[in-house]
Amino acid sequence: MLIGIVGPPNVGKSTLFSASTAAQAEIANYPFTTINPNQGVAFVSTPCPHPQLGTQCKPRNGRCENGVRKVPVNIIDVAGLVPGAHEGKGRGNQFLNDLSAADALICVVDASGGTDTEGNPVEPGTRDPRDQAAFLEGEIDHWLAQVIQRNAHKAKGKKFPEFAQLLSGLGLTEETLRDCIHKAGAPEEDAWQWRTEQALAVARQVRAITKPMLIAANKADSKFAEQNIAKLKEKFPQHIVIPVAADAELALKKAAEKGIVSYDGKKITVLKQDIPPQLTDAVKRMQGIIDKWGGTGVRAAIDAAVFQLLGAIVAYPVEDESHYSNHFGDVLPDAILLPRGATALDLAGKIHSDLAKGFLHAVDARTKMRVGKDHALRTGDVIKIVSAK
Ligand SMILES: Nc1nc2c(ncn2[C@@H]2O[C@H](COP(=O)(O)OP(=O)(O)OP(=O)(O)O)[C@@H](O)[C@H]2O)c(=O)[nH]1
Ligand SMILES: [Mg+2]
Repeated sequence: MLIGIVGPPNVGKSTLFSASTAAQAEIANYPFTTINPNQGVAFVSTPCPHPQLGTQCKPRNGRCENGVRKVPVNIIDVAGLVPGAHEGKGRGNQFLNDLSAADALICVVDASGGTDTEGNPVEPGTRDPRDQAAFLEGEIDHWLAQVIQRNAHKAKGKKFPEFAQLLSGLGLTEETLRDCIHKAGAPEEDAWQWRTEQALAVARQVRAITKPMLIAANKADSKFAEQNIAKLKEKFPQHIVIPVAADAELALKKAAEKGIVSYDGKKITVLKQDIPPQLTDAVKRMQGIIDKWGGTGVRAAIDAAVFQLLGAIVAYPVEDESHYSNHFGDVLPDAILLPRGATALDLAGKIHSDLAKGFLHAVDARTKMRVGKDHALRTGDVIKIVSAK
């Protein structure tokens, strides 16, 4: 599963990326600091089954903090988009190809109103982040329309399944592509002859299905953020809008790594004595932001992308259903993220293709009941796969 971070230049995309991964992306107060994409692993939070099962987990991927399981998810941060990027403005939009495989997008905007449309820093409160969110969707649609048209030309004279196959990198199946084309009112045959408006209409449908998005209203620490966030929520009722203070999350991550503070997402505790007064002030200010918004919003944005936009499921494969462990005796070693509607067979395929090929049945370790390959999984399921291979 891959989450993409997009937005205009200089709004804090790389700050959000660095705050949520072990990677340290370049961050600076000018546009196009990022040119090549940054890729890393972030973690989403879900209740770990171990307390309910009366045992103690030993995670191999991710970790468990006080019964909250941190599950890895891939995340990518790309260059900034400007209005007209599809016509080559700014850095253009070809770099969005890096987002083809993204399952969901976090669209970052500057809620302080302190960045112009080209990404230059301006007086806070003088720009409207609603304009940023509005043009982003349009630019993404144009990029998708270009990808679709490019492949329609490649598939000229070929049958529909071959055209669909060329677009499978976007996360489209033949059936969903057909559905998008019908909804857009475009003809299914000879897609290479579509007019730009037809390709755009198809792209809009494709975006809605393959690139669901939420808005991360960053710089929520600023004085103008509150009113701007209210405006964003009003203008985009169809999107989740999350206030984010990426800067604060990044500062806290670094301070925690140095052992200066401990921080659980809600409460900052200073661990060192005799810290300079500026640091005490900074901690107070950051705790104030967290109390106001219920967190810095960085973790909330990634959690919402994975669980709300994608409806992802977290399942725990085990080899020994009595002890909920693998063959080394490690309890609940792996937490696996699966897409909405995933089945026992999907889980098997995620572990190893051979396990899926030889799939005989699975066992729900909580109930000890045997389940078939089509059994729909739910978050928290602990599953043993029985396979002939
Ligand atoms: N006030 C405030 N500033 C922030 C916050 N997050 C990031 N910034 C600042 O915004 C500026 C741009 O941050 P980046 O993370 O480089 O932004 P970007 O969107 O990746 O920029 P490009 O790569 O140039 O597109 C930097 O000066 C950051 O310190 C925040 O939560 N609050
Ligand atoms: Mg950047």
